[in-house]
Amino acid sequence: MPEVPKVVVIGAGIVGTSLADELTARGCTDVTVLDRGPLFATGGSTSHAPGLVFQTNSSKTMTAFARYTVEKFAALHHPDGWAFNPVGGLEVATTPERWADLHRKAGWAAAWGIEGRLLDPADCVRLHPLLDRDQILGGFHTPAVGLAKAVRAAEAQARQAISRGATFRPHTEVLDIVHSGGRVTGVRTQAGVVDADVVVCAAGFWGAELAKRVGLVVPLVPMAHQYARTGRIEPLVGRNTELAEAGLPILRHQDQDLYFREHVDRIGIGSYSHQPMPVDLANLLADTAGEPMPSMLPFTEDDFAPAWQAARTLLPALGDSKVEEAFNGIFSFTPDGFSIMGEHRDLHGFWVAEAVWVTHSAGVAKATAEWILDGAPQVDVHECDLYRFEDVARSPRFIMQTSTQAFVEVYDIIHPYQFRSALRGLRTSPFYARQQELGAFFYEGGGWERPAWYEANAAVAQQLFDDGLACPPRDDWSARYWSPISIAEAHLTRERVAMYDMTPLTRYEVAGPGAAAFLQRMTTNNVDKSVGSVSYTLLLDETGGIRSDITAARLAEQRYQVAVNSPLDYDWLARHAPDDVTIRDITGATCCIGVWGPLARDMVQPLCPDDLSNEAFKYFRAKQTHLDAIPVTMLRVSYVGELGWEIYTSAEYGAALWDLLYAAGQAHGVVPAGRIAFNSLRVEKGYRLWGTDITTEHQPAAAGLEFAVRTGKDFVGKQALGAAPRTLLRSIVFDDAAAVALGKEAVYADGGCVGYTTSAAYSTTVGRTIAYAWLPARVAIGDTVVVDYRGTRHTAVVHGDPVVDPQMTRIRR
Ligand code: FAD
Ligand code: THG
Repeated sequence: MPEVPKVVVIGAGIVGTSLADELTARGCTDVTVLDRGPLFATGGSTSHAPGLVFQTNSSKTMTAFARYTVEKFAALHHPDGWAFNPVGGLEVATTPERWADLHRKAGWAAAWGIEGRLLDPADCVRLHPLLDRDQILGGFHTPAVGLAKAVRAAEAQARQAISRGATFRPHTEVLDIVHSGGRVTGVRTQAGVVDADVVVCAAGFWGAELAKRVGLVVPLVPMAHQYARTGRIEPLVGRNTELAEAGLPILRHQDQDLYFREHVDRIGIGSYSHQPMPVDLANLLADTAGEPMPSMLPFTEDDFAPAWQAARTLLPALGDSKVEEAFNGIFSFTPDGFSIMGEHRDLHGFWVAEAVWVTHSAGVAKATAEWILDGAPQVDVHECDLYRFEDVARSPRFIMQTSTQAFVEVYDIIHPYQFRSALRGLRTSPFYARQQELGAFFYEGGGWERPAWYEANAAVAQQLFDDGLACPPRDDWSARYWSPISIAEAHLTRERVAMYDMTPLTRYEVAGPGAAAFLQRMTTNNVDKSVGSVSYTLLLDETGGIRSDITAARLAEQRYQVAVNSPLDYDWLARHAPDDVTIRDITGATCCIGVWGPLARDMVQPLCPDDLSNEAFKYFRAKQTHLDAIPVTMLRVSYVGELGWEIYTSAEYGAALWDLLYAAGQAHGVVPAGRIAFNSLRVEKGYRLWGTDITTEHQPAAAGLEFAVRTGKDFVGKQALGAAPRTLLRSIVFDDAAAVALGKEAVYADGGCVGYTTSAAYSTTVGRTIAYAWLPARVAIGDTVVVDYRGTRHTAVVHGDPVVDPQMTRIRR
């Protein structure tokens, strides 16, 4: 790519205009933005968005995107008036569940640095006098948020870009992407080809169709959403000027899937309370023919009737009015509610920035500009990465089902362990039938069914509790999708031995003459060790941020088995792999049982012709051998921190392997154990979970993973390492044995919020909940911090980690 690339942006909506601004602000001034429509009310979603910007999101990244958007929009100038009106935002609760959940949301706000306050009903009504006080239990007020005038914000950003050299061309439809030799070279329009080194598809809900032309799946579904304006509302008359339009906070009534804003003396009502209405783009032109814009469908009045009822109940002043203008507007929904960003892996220079709300637009544009120009965005964007989807999640059926579900749940209270009920059972391990017989309760992850605990262990659990094993009571929220049986499973892993289904652990065969050199260059630790070695090592991005933590088992001179965290790891490795290296996903073709616990050796040795003693088969070594008649690969690795092995075999032997081990384990009291026990044990042991505890936002030193970095060799990201970390990932141990945390709780010290938890789990070994927390480096081991769990404050002590077995005696015996 030339020093200053020639960039074409498809789409002059809020994303395309903001991106042009961000690129040109960084000196990348050869930018041409093409739009099919007129400027700047192009006819896309931006043209009619009512522009409510709420910032707080369970995702730190999405919150950061929204925060940047507000900062940026507030500073924009437009001749017609404001681009952002910071009227504040109020989210009200009309049910006890919502009121409790607003406490959780207030925690996210504090953790991610958004000013906000929980208010009683009287204060809510003081802020928003149209509210019926008797309907509400309380509200969450965030003063900095407000209304974006999306078209003005788009134009103001476009003008800034134009002043630096960018060009905007209206009425120019992109018909195709032009490329050669695996690189984009331009786009084709009716007026001919426009040359480009970089093409960014910011075409809103049309983007998936365009991307399809270059073989890219962009999992989004265009969906209609109702927006209505009332007639004049008496109490509003005279309150707002035509210019300001609004003075009351923007309002959310999520229990009824509604939001509200003022339009001078009228109220605008947005509703998600109707059936999902996915849009078929093939019919769109015909369906929108009578409408002012190609992103507007005719209003369907019957769908709005319940919303109107609910709106009048919350805001009785609407009573005498009626809906005067309304439409069904179209915008994108995705399977997980996150945006879609990144570069096509097989077509260099083709980027997407799709499924972006006005709310997150400037943040997404900034990150995209950094990514294109600097090689990596400053903010961690893994939740939005184009390549985060498993193959199964890229099927049209899956995209439609999950995106539709995302629409239905857009304002719902979602528990962190609540998994979808549709499209289950897609990926099951060879042990699935056994797990069902044993009464497994399944979580879902990456399409896999993953036992969370086994009801078959209920009796042994009860016996342990009767004998005195602690099992603190849980509140309703934390008791959901959870069972006390998991405590017994964790306990028995430390005391006896347990079997864990590790099949969903994604693994690749990395092979070829260049395999060792490739992994040396891509990862931080020394992996060029003897055949039979296993290495724990990190993938860093160019900025030294942790892209993943992986293990690499050298099974032959030119062949490694690499176990990773997500499809993003395949993407990263595949982008960098030289011709003499192949990367093959072997997850589904193989399976794995983790056998861990002090009795693991007693249980497995009799099945194995090879010596499994500590001397003969050392910690972090691999062996290809047999258990009874079954060929297996054993890795002496344990994410739960116990003696034992990950035992792999190919899928056809899976059921036999389970039966063999289960039968052999009976004499040793083996139990099958699930994800909850697994998570608890790894948190005790101080092991990080990528994506939850650590991301690209963190360098190894901050994450406590410097031990896996060898500075004596070269690797991607090395140049960027060095600065002393300002925040550190710490283990904290709660004082109260009954205190619970689930992760993403705000952490306080010295009276202010200083950080947030990531993973949290009840540890049966220490009889307390343990969490990881990102805390300022000045917070020392032994200090007390306060954790806000949905409004309940718990004290916890910062602990050196790992909390359990820092000497590694359990694991190395
Ligand atoms: P768009 O604004 O759709 O821009 C895409 C552009 O690409 C269009 O101008 C289109 O003409 C152009 N284009 C497409 N294909 C081509 C092609 N082949 N060649 C050339 N040009 C092409 N978000 C919020 O944050 N807050 C809200 O309160 C809010 N309310 C909403 C209410 C409604 C009723 C709707 C419909 C949406 C709402 N949204 C809201 C969502 C928000 O409007 C969109 O997510 C956002 O505007 C998308 O911006 P964009 O730039 O990606 O897409
Ligand atoms: N097993 C295997 N691969 C994996 C995981 C796994 N890859 C992805 C993910 N899980 C990686 N996470 C970890 C985290 C910690 C360890 C292993 C995988 C671990 N750490 C030792 C420690 O910190 O004490 C490593 C010590 C060393 O480097 O010698 O065991 O679960 N196969």
